[in-house]
Amino acid sequence: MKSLKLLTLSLVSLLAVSLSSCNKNKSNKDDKSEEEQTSENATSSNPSDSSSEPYIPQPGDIDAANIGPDKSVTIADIVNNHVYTDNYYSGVNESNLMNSLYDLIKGHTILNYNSLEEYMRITDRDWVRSTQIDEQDPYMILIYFTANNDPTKQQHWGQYHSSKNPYYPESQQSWDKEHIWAKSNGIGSSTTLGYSDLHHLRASDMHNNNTRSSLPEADVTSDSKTYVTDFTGANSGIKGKNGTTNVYEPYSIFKGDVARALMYMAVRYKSNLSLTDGTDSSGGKWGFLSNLVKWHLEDPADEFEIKRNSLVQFYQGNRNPFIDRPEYACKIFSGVGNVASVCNSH
Ligand SMILES: [Ca+2]
Repeated sequence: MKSLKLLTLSLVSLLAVSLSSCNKNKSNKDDKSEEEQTSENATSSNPSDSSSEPYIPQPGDIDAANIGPDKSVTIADIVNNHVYTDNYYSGVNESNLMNSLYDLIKGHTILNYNSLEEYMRITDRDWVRSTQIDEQDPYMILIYFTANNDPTKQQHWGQYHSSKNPYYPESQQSWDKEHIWAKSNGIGSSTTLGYSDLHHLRASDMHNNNTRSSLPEADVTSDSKTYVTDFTGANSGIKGKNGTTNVYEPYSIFKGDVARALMYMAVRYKSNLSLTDGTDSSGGKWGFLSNLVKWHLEDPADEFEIKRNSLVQFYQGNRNPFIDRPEYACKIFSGVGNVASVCNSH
């Protein structure tokens, strides 16, 4: 954990050198509060988070416990400074981790789905190439896309929708919004079940996203495979069978992102959604959990995903614990299927 923090600090510090704009951007908030679905018993809090080393904040660092729609932290603060998370998790009871994390992340601000692409202009931005915070048409990082680092193929925010696009009025739409937890599986159009929850919605290569449809995500183990191309025509995913089940295997660098989004959903909406290690992904159940945990361990969160977690918190007020505390995955799910053996072998 310490090494992850240091890596984050160093990467963010490098990025900060290239940033010059500090314009505050807190627009487009929809402050509808959520009606909680459950009356789960609150777990007792244990303020001593003895498992993590104490992090000593540096000048300019932001305490994640202070990020939120009603707090004084700005987008520029998040982009320019290291965000430390120790205090955010200080009340977590690791002996009852699922319930304790649920209590921590529930009750977030539900965003207006029709405005999500506006939030994504910030949350899913390529901060390396688009450094001015008030830039209206920044480069984007698209999930399921192979060419995020290719300046000749990168996609701009304005390419979200041709009919709304003031910057590329003649262009084709190239990206859209991906529900990583397929909305057809237990979410429907219910905002209280995560329909507009940015922790599992990502700016996505539109061509690949359409092809993935609502297939569960897992490794393709069959010899018969169909490669899925992204907007540029490059192979960026695979469709095929895992055992006898049709699955979608995303481009490698996004496998951990997918796993962490799904684990977040299983905690945040635990009364309605759950992860199993079976093959059935319907009725709110999502399968292949040990496969997902393997992806989580093999593709740890990178700088983009870590920064995105804080930017999503800025708008909707909660964090994805599996990005901040990767060890929580094995602590919560080791009792399910083959998860323990996956955790022990990594
Ligand atoms: Ca990744």
